[in-house]
Amino acid sequence: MDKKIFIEHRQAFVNQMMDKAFALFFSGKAPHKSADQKYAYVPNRNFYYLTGLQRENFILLIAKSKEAYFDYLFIEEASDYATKWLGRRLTKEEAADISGIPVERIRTLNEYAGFLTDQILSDSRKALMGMPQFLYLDLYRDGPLGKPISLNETDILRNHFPELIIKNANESLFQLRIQKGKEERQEIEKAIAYTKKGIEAIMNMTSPGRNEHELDALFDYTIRLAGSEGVAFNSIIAGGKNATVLHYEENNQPLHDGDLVLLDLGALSGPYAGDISRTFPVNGVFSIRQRQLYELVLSVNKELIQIAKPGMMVSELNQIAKTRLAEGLIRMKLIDDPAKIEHYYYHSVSHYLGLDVHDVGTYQIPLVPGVVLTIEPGIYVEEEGIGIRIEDDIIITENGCQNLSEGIIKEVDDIQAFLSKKR
Ligand SMILES: [Mn+2]
Repeated sequence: MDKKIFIEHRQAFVNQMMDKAFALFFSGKAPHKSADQKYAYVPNRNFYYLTGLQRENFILLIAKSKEAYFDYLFIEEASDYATKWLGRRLTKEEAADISGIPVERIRTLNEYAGFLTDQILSDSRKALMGMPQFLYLDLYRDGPLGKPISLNETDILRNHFPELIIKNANESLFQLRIQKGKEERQEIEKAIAYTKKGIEAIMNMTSPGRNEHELDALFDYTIRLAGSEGVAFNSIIAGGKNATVLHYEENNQPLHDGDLVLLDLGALSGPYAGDISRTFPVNGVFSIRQRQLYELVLSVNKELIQIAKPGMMVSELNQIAKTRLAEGLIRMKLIDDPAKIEHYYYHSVSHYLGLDVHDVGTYQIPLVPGVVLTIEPGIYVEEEGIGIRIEDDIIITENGCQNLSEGIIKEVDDIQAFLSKKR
């Protein structure tokens, strides 16, 4: 994405900062795996949103006073040693070009501590502005008792300056991230296009006797070959009864003639995620029963996409999904009381989508244009070995919504026609 996007993102964040404040964002580190091995590095999403950079160990500093704001970036030094052992480091010029932070404000990490004490946490003439009162940090927790990483990173600083008032940067960032700009939307569309390729490759390969893991591997292969960085989350490839386990990730069982297979997967484009679910018959043809249940889920998927618009709450979409699915199951005599729908449908119908697959932000506000969310009704009848979910990714527009994944087939006839013609 163009650097002007990240300049806009920083400006939008600064607009919500108090005066006499500074903010610190850390790009993160790859987590330790075992011995000298690490897991793949995943850039901190807020850091990416503000800089466009996907590099370990970087620090973004934004200082704001009444008069102005300053953004500084601290990056790893591009030394011969680092290049030989760890790969080429980003130069200051390259970091400036990606983030839009002026190159004269890009420093190396060994300058960070001195810069903080001399130019930020100081009233001296060298200081950028007066002594700050507030420090904004990404206080994201990875669990109810998880300690935000940014607190570890600023332990010494906060001990030495206990008068600094800590503010949660996520309050405004999560708000900003809910609404996607044009370029962000395009990234998500690219992620969905990769996902579509992967799904079609899977549909071409599926037949009785194939194993879920083969389809899993084919999805990875297809999207990466197409240019995606990889999967946005662990793919769910669930044949038959496995599809009634909501977060089934084993993906290691054979597919059986007469079963359905449920796919819930998504490719990345840059750090942006797609998230699509499709369900289709392993042997190419829906049974009458499968088709009956499938058509019900599909009708709810389509109705919700029809009605989603600004002003609606996600909870309303949920309620409508539940009501419609219950009505359908009552007609089929699977249940006799709408409350019993919980037995066959037990997840939420939507979540935000963006830099995170379950993207950040509160659901206590109405939808507004630019919000990207999933529409994913499902029905899971364990006793019949049938699990169905049909998930599309939509963007809220001025007076409705647009289905970003409408190019991925989901009508029964289209699916059967596709499967009958497969290579
Ligand atoms: Mn989803």
